[in-house]
Amino acid sequence: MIALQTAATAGLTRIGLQSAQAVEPAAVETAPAIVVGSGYGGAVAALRLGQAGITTLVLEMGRLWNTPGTDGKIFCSTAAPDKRSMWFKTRTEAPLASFLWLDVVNKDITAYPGALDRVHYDNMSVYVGRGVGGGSLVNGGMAVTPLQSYFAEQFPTVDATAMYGTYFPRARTMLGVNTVDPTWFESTEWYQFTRTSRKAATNTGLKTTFVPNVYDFGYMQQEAAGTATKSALAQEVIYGNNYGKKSLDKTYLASALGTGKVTIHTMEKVKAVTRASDGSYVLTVDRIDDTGTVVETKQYSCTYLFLGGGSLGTTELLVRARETGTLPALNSSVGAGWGPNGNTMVGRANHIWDTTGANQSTMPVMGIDDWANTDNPVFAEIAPLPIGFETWVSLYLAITKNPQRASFTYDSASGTVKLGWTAAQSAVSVAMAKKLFDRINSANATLYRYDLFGSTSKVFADDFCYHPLGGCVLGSATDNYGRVKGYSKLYVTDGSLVPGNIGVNPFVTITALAERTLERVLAEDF
Ligand code: FAE
Repeated sequence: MIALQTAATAGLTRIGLQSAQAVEPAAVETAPAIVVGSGYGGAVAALRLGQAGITTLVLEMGRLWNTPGTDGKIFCSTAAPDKRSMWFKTRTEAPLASFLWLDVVNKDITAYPGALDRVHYDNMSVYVGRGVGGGSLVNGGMAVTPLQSYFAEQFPTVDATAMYGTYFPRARTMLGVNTVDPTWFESTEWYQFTRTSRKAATNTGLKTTFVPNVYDFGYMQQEAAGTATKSALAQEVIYGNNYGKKSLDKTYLASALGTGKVTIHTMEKVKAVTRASDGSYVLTVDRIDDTGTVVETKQYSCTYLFLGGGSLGTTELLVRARETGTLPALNSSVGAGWGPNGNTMVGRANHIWDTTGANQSTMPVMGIDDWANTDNPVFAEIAPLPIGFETWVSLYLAITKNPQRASFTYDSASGTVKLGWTAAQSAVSVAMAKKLFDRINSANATLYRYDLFGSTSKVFADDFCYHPLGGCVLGSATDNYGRVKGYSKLYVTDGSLVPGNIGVNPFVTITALAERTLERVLAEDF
């Protein structure tokens, strides 16, 4: 266990807690408020509760990433993954499984509580971040605000004017969103891959758009100039960035600890939630060590419980609570409305003269925006393939408007949940992505790459996603502000509120919705 004392003290060196106080609150077993998880939804809850003067305990199953390994680095790169890369795996499970059909991407590693997890369900596996900061530790930093019209379509009961006037701007400011300097972008070798993809899109008559990011582009320019230690320009991303990225441990969570009211316990996984007769919530929590062994099972109690375990974590906890009878009044919408944000990954082979560059920044800065095409709405992020040599590959993460949704069900034999997503549901995303990329290939006389996703002929990676959304959808499993139906003082603040699809990369939306929830709940429920 790393209690706040350790976390914040260590954080003073690593995460520069500008506003941290010297005196830390005592560790608590009973807290007025507990937050499960320290990703976007959890971090917003922790900060706003702390600022309101409410003593708050955050329980996070992953590590605090603040201790350098023998190489002097906290995180490992995608080029040289080691035990720090993945959550208790003995071999890495990178999204790109092969290159030229060769099994050269993944490496054997020692099982360890690494930063990136790949959670396997029958027809879909889901990438999630583990550690203080959740997904912010491992993601591509793309900080995209959805189209207001699509947000309104997905959240008809939410006041979109307030979201776009107040909560989205608040989230962007807090997250440290910035944009690449367009002049530098046009000239640097590090974004040649993006310019080549843009050219192919433009030849097809498609619109491209710059997307903001939470990676500090000023820092990236220094990396390129050789005056700062490289991170995004050194193949660091899905296993963590050592520099440059404003992950939540540097923003919301640093400020939350700085209130002096927030404690973070790491390596503690919440297993079960029940309600005591006095109305307080009682959590059963496994504390694990670096081998994954449960070294202690603890109980915590609180008056207010905020669930920020992410779409998978929160939904699993609540489905289990309903099905095992510990929170029997949860409604049937708990576990429903899940989708992978239409995620499909695909690679194209460029002509020999359309190079993508050996040097590629790991932070995407542009997308092909064909969302307005009502026949086939797709937003495709232009993704890097930072492997250090010329590949002529243009890689994309397509976000398609796939209307398919799935539910989680409780499996009493294993005590876990199953996800009912089917291969046919993924095929809907693939068909949409294919329509768009067939157009691009046809306009450019180019082909797909068949060698990147493990099997001999797989063009579209339809069996994994980066953007799990839903499971406790706003307005169905909860009220219009994330209050769980059937239970007072129980809240969902994370990606499980988003109904399966938001059309762009989701963390700005998750953060903004959490800001809206916390503002309302603090005003009305405390
Ligand atoms: P999340 O950030 O997943 O945090 C949940 C936290 O709760 C984690 O730290 C868990 O370890 C912890 N947890 C879960 N269950 C428990 C439990 N029972 N007990 C204790 N702790 C628990 O949730 N999104 C973008 O917008 N832009 C991008 O560029 C982007 N790129 C991505 C790239 C990758 C490789 C991945 C994996 C994701 C990417 N995403 C991106 C998605 C984004 O990171 C994700 O939507 C958010 O992190 C979800 O935020 P939540 O607060 O829902």
